[in-house]
Amino acid sequence: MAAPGENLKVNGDRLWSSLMEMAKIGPGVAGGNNRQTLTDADGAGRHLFKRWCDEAGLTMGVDQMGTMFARREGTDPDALPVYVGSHLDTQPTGGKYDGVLGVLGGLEIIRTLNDLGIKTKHPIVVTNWTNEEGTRFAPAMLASGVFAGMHEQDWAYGRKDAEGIAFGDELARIGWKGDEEVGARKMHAFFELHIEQGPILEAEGKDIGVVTHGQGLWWLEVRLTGKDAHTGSTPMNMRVNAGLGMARITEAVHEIAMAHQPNAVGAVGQANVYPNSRNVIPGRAVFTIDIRSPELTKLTSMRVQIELAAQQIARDLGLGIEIEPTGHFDPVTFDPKCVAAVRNAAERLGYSHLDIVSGAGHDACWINRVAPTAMVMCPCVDGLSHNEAEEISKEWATAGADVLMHAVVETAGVVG
Ligand code: HGY
Ligand code: MN
Ligand code: MN
Repeated sequence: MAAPGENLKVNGDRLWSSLMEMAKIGPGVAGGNNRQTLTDADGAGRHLFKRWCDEAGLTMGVDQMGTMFARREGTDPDALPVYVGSHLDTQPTGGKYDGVLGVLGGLEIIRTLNDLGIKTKHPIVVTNWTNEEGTRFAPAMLASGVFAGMHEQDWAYGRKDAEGIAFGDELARIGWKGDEEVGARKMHAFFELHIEQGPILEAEGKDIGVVTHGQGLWWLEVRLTGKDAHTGSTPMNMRVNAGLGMARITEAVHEIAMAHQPNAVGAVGQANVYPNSRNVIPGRAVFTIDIRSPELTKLTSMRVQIELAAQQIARDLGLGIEIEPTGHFDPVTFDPKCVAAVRNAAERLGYSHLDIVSGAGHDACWINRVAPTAMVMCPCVDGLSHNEAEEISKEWATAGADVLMHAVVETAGVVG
């Protein structure tokens, strides 16, 4: 089938105003968003997205993990749909565009095709994956992981947040526990538009990232056990300080990541000491190590070295230690045909573009295991994300959505 004409463009103003409308739901304290998964704010964002899908004439399905699938019919009802989407949940100090651009960019494709009366052979389904961020309920990309057969649904339902509330209970509480079997839907292809969340595209002056690969990741939760004691009257040689252990392991993570350059990263993002009182030596520390690399050998080597270093630090300080993997996926190679559709779309539309490896994890990383998948990226200001100051331009959003639309419509096949 013919590729869409280069004059097929989205309505950037409409996309931008929808982004700003969605950003009003679950506002942060510094201009970004705090719309964490399965909170009332997430529920409100879901209702707004559903209203917009209803207005665009889409049929909404919801699966048992709460993922939303909004379907536009194709001329061939038996053809497997082309899926397009991302996530509406945010970090606690998240930006307005991480995930949201991919969902509303998908909706903008539908709105544009409706405006122009364009039909496609394959149906198109706009998707909002539940709990991509993994910040409230670990791991990240939880619903897409169940969909791809990487996690059992009952295990996912049992994941608990910091207050001990279970995922399955919260999903039911906000009223978005659907009846569809997770993973029953079969896809012709999946495309995801996402901000880069890194500095490369902006620094290179490129409009579009053609994502060929995604980094692999380990999340390792470390639980250290020492002894609560008085910070004033306890002699230094009698202390069993879990906080000190956490500090030394955090430093070791950084050093080991630096020793695996280039293309390796490591940090501790979530860290808690107990009882967290000013004048008590922490008897417990619980924290999560996040390490990533596009090279499997480096990812594995970092994990091995970090676990050895952590065990040694615990021995040196007399601490008990438990290390539990709470998130993992190997480096991802996206589907060459879908990647070519993205690259050709950028060429056809005259947008500058660069092949890039995704530093962040995305639902596309799991869906790539069950359907031909590719991603489109747009730059973000200073490469900043997972920060309320996350910013993009309307031009970048529009270019990304144009390329996404061409890749999706070309894959779905224009009819008439
Ligand atoms: O952790 C990630 O890479 C994604 O932003 N959830
Ligand atoms: Mn995201
Ligand atoms: Mn994110």
